[in-house]
Amino acid sequence: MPGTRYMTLQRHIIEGERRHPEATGELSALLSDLSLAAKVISLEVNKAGLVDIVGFTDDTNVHGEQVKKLDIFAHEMLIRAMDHGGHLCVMASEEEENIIHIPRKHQIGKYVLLFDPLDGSSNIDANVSIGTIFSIYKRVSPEHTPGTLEDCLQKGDKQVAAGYVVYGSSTIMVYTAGEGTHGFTLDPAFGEFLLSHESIQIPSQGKIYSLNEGNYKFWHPGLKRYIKYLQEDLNKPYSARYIGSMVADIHRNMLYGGIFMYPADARNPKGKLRLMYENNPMAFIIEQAGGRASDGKQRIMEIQPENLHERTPLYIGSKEDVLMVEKFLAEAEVLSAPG
Ligand code: AHM
Ligand code: MG
Repeated sequence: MPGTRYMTLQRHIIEGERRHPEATGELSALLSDLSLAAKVISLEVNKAGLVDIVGFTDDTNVHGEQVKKLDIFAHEMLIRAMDHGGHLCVMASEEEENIIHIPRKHQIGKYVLLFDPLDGSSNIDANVSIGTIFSIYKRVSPEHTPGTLEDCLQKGDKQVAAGYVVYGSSTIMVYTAGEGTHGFTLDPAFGEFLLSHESIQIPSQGKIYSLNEGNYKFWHPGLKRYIKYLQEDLNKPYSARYIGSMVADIHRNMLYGGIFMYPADARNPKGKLRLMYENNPMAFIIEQAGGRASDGKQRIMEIQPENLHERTPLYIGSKEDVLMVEKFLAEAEVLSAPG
């Protein structure tokens, strides 16, 4: 095809870093290590349905190796891929209660990595898209010492890079290092991520809303009114689309325009999704694509985290849509305020 330019993820990252003469190349190395882990996880995800056919039994496969649950496999794979590069001082994973230290035998670096190894993993058996999410910060503790909890508990605004990988009809890695949001599709023939979505811009207003409507009766009155507004008050009602896999839901909405919500409700006053592993990285990616992410009251990335696994409500997507739901929530608060 005339004019086609193959831009690998690797080259894109390096070119981005070249624009910053002060950069040491460490962030590039970190992102490429992550893309390698993503390729291995993608291979394993694609094999998931074969487990019952090719003779895997209980916990042992035909080679006598332990068969791990895919989310545990992804968690361990990421640690193995990332702990020896010399760029990290500490990690944290949605799958592990405490921070993950870099083994003593490896060099300690200046970056901090938080990740959700396999989000939406309850969808695996139904062949529905799932994803990996990651978030990178610079350490705040002194260099050359082991990283600390404090390094992990930084506001989302301090992220230096974030990304996700969707394992869907193809495998796509989307990342931002603070200069726009870019998407790369894994070419299974080359085993390379190739630039497929440069400088993604989410439409300022969408036509899709995504949330678990089964929870309707537990919702805030403002959210109930907002959803009725989308369904009944507009000339052209919004379409409802909910996969139940946030990476896939947000990826689709980012391309087509729309809003994804995981609200607080009467049963879960902080919602379900985790600030450090899910909401902050997705917020950074969406904001870099021109969108907005809030907990209904304030920007996600301005929330000061207090613990590793804390949850916050999430409203994320096209700017105008997120502003609109915030307005409905605020108005309902005023109406229900005493006096
Ligand atoms: P997980 O981290 O246990 O996989 O849960 C997160 C997932 C999100 O991907 C998805 O948006 C949400 O849970 C769906 O939850 P629900 O089934 O309550 O709608
Ligand atoms: Mg998750």
